[in-house]
Formats: sequence, C-alpha cells, structure tokens
Amino acid sequence: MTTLTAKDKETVKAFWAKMASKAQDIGADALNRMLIVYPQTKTYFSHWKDLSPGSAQVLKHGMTVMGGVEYAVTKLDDLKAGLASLSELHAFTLRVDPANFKILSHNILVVMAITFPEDFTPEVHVSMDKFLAALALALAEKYR
Ligand code: HNI
Repeated sequence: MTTLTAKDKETVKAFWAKMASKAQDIGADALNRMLIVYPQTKTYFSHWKDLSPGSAQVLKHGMTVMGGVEYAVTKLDDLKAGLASLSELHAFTLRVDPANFKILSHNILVVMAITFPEDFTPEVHVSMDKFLAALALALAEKYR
C-alpha cells in the first residue's frame, strides 16, 4: 500500500477545497451508483424505506458519507487513528464487509472525475486514488 506523500496531501486538500461545495451531490451520486452497479451492497440498507436514486435517505446518507471523507481530509497524517471509531462502528455495529469500502471509494472517484472533468488531471487522479485507498484501509483497520 502506497503512502501519501506531502505532495499527495497537498493535492488532496486542494481538490477537496474545490469540490467541497458539491460534496452532497457527489456523495449521493456515488451512493446511487454503488447501489445500482454493485447491488450486493443493498443488503446493508434494507432498513431504509427507499433505496432508489434521489430518495431522501440516499441524499442524506450521501452527505453523511462525505462528512466522513471530509473528516479524513483533516486526518491525512494518521488516517488509521483518525478513523478508528468509524472503523469500529462499521466492523462491530454495522458489520459491513470491508471489501465494500473499496467499492464505494471507486464510485466516489468516478463521480469526482465526471463532476470536475477539467480539474481531475492525471496528477489529481493519482493522489485522490491513493487517498481513497488509504481511507478504505483505515476503515478496515478494526476488523483484525
Ligand atoms: Ni458507512 C453509516 C462513513 C462506507 C454502510 N458511514 C456511516 C456514517 C458515516 C459513514 C460517517 C454515520 C456514522 C454514525 O452514525 O456515527 N461509510 C463512511 C465512509 C465510507 C463508508 C467514509 C467509505 C468511503 N458504509 C460504507 C460502505 C457501506 C456502509 C461501503 C456498505 C456497503 N454506513 C453504512 C451503513 C450505515 C453507515 C449501513 C448506517 C446508515 C443508516 O442509515 O442506518
């Protein structure tokens, strides 16, 4: 697993600053895509009334997830410690298979790219990919 360099961290913070105002839309679209493209992920949300694209619960949870990502952007120097309690929640209370973190990360990356086609240069792509991979790994930390 590649660690984030100082340059990656700068790039992540700068891209986040650019996209922050669209975080809710990006989160909702990423969640929609995850539920549609990887329908096995729907099992974790079976208690919701409506899992269809644009439902109130999908929109709300899109914001919740992006709140977690935003928090991670402030913990780039130690994601494992920063995300420890969120990892515990997903491991022991929500019991989400950690393979799904990579799936959601992938969807977030795709939606960032299509929302900001100009800003999403190969350089930004590399740093955001590394960041989301490190985030997924940190969320999986408490499973061992
Ligand atoms: Ni996740 C709740 C962040 C991936 C299923 N999730 C949360 C909360 C945050 C969060 C924040 C709210 C916590 C609280 O209530 O204190 N989740 C994140 C982040 C990622 C992620 C940052 C990865 C990028 N979660 C996933 C994945 C799944 C998932 C991949 C399942 C496929 N999360 C859940 C479920 C809940 C949840 C289920 C509870 C939602 C609810 O409405 O009951």
